[in-house]
Amino acid sequence: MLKPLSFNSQVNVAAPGRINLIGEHTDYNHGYVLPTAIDRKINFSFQRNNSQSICNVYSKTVQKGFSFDLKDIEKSNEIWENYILGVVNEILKRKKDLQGFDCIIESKLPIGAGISSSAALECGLAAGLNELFNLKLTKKEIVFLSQAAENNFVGSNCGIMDQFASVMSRKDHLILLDCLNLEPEFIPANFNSCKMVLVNTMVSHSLAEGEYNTRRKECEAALKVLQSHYTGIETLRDVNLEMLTESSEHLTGAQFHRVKYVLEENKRVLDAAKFLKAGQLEDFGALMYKSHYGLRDLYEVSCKELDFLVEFTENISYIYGSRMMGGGFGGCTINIVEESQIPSFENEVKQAYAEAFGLDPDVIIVSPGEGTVVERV
Ligand code: GAF
Repeated sequence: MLKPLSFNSQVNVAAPGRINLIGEHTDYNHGYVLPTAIDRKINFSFQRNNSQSICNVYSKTVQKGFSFDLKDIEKSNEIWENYILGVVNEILKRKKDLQGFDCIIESKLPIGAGISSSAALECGLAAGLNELFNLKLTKKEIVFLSQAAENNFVGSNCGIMDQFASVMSRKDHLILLDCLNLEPEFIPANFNSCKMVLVNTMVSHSLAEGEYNTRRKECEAALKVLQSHYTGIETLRDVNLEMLTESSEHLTGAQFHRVKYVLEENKRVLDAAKFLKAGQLEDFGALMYKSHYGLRDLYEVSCKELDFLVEFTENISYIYGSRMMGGGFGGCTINIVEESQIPSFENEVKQAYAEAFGLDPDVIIVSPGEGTVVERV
């Protein structure tokens, strides 16, 4: 096993995790999402090590490191190593100028909380190697190759939202992202006297990965059925509720429910963006709850711990909205909470959750932060 590394850094990178206010499981369905990076990051230091192809990576967080040869990239049994290897693999497909490097990683992101430490790891590594070897990758290329690393190497069929938010975000803004053409609109994250608060269920049900890929397949299969009945349908964005209802006898129950959720969620995202711009926080929050109920009942990616946390907030007057965030089956909820009331919320939710599940949930206040930052030393 590789010993801890120590060197004078030539390139430093800070790559953030992300949150998503609304628009879940819509990115890979060519819909809308409303994410942003947060003020918690993974830090990287890089140096060229004068070798042609030997690379050394050490994580201070897990206190483990590994070495690999650029000429021979193979899958590892350690999941975190595959994010690194996958990114290097995708860079090598596009650029030939990569040589040996050393990299130290230190994460300030809670793992498994659903704030996409994986996208931060991929994008931070790609951005750092881009600078270290002057690869001239654009920010969008870094986003795409990081997603490709996850799809092709790690084996998770994720959409584009997490990588896009980790790289492209602007401080104090949310991104209204149209995942069909990848055109972002940056909206000031104006939550008046409220803050965004994550509550971590501290569970991550093993279903997550398999069910995620299944949801994707269900939506793709439903799209094919709809395409066989209507002309001019390229994505689910071209489908409306009438078409869906008319085609219901040709769809499985699950396919019908998944698509219904996607159509409704896309509308919610656009409405939520309007409410945010108009300062209508109560209306915005009401859509967050509806999003959660859709994910629970139609898309079926919630779990009892997430449902408990959302339902716990339903009658609290100082909480405007709450929903599960990310892929589901664990991770955290995102809540819009009056700042002055956060300490009492924290006490109450910790007590109730401990009584229900015997677990102590992390309560994390987050602010919308800048996307990946690269600095040549
Ligand atoms: C995960 C994926 F990585 C995203 O692409 C997105 O689909 C999300 O789940 C659900 O909205 O974070």
